[in-house]
Amino acid sequence: MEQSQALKLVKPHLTEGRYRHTVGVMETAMILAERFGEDSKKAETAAIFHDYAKYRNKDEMRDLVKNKLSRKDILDYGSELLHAPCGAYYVEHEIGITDQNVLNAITYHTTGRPEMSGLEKIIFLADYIEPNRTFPGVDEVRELATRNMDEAIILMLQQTIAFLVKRRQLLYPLTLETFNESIRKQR
Ligand code: DGI
Ligand code: FE
Ligand code: FE
Ligand code: FE
Repeated sequence: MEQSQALKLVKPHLTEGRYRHTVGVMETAMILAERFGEDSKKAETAAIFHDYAKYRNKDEMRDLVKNKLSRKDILDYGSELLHAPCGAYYVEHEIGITDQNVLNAITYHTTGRPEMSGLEKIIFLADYIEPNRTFPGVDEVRELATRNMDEAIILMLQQTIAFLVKRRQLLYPLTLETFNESIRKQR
């Protein structure tokens, strides 16, 4: 699908700021794909649709998880987690995207998962470092992302988990598994 066509399809689902974020993720993901030898067209598509369900009705998404998705444990954690796997489902069924690597990149963009594909890592990372992001520590992750995606992902997870702990938010086991696996691999 053409970039302009895909952007046109996602726009009505997003706020203005979220649309700007999406364009930032798209540009960042395409740069990372070039840099690390991944398919930049798939990076573009996954990035454009990664937050497709960000503003969907939460009860609708909970029902979708209960009836159609495999990881039901997500229902016991923060509702912010729903938009990633539900987004992949809607993008498949409403937009017609069938590439499993693209759909997985959307499914896992919030938590990551152990054994991520190159494309999944790119979307996970691009979502965190795109130019509109301003949170503390983001520049260090940006710097690492210029040369080592795995190192960048470790720092990102370290900061995300610290942020969640500080706010006394539940930690989703998959987020922790992603962190543990990254640390094991680094040794
Ligand atoms: O949708 P975005 O804002 O672009 O970014 P995202 O999809 O990475 O979502 C980030 C949100 O997800 C942020 O509020 C932190 C939250 N999050 C990430 N991992 C976990 C989590 N929330 C909980 N409760 N547990 C997690 O493990
Ligand atoms: Fe998201
Ligand atoms: Fe993220
Ligand atoms: Fe996002």
